[in-house]
Amino acid sequence: IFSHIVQAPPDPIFGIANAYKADTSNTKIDLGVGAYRTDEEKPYVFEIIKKLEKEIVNDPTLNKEYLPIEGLADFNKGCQKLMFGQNSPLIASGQIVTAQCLGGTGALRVGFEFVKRHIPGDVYVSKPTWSNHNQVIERAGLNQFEYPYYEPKTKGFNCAGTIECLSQARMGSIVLLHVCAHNPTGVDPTEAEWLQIADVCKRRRLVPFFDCAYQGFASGCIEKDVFAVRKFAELGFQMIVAQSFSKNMGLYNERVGAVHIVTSNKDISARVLSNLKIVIRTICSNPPAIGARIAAKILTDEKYFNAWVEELKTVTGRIIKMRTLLKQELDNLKVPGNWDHITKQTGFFTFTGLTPEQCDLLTKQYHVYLLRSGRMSMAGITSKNVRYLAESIKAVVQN
Ligand code: PLP
Ligand code: TYF
Repeated sequence: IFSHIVQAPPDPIFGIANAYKADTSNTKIDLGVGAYRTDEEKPYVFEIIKKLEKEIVNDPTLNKEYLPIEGLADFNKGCQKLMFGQNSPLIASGQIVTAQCLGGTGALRVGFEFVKRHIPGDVYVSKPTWSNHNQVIERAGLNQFEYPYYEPKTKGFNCAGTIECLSQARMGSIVLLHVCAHNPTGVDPTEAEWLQIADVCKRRRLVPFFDCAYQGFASGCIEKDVFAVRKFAELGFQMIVAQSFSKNMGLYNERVGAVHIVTSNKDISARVLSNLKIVIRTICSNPPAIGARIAAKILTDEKYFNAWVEELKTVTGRIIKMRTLLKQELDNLKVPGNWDHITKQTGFFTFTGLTPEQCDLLTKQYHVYLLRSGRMSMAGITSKNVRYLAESIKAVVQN
């Protein structure tokens, strides 16, 4: 029955994590998977999360009954406020349909399944994008095209190319947009460029599908980081948003996220929700509770919220510091080339511009693990390994 099945390739990102684990070198550095590490190279659990998790696990009023298909109501309300703003008129008018999902990936999967069933169209994704985007869209049975997002020459955003491409898109197409801290490039549009994207979306009647996996990691301010979503909302767009708390609450394996669908009125929202629930029912039936309960407490209680924001600043601050440090080390070592993009790009990743061959050499000879695209997770850099990393980069660049 199964003998015809051929071996599938490993996930490119998880594959790197496994290769790193198997490496016995004591100078090895993990710059593969986008997961936060402390300056001691350890995974980090937020203090506020530990505290709230304990409270929840010991709360005698809670039980293990199934959650509603669309998830925990308090969590969903909290997600709306964080994404669209405390006083968003769209929340008040009941135009936003929200469902708790299995992390950002679950939100993408549910969102694209909904698209396929109810508003099918071509999907435009940035070139390049997170590899799992392409897979999720393909499995949802939708066609995808690329808009030329990244400009290798400037190591920046190709705004003109993006606008030109989207202005040729078929009316009603879906455009997948990274809200901030673009994965893998670390390159985001400016506020003025977002307005140009909004303009072409209006002209071509494109449906924005925002992916927000790094709120807080770009500017360091959670409000500023969702500028694009709030601006599009203000401009009257109907749209879809996938929201993840894997990185900004460090809840990776708890699978905490949400999908939002913004419609033009409350009645339509009710009908959309009824159909969204069928999508979810057939994928995972209903979501897990603990992570969402923790996040709900943070999102609905000001003192917990403030504690979270402070802790998140420490996390994002360390990543920003590593950018500066790596740039300094490369400059000190007079490594050929211009490395300004390391401090210009934002979020978890730097798109180094290293070639696949240089990346291979970094891994094989220097035990530095990164994606062959040249993407480096800045969270894997520490004050102790940054010098060795810079020396290794120098060696492969001069090879
Ligand atoms: N979207 C992007 C661009 C990501 O980089 C990630 C995580 O790395 C996600 C979505 C969703 O992650 P998760 O499913 O772990 O919440
Ligand atoms: O490093 C990245 O780009 C991510 C990491 O459910 C990741 O692929 C891992 C698991 C997951 C989502 C993202």
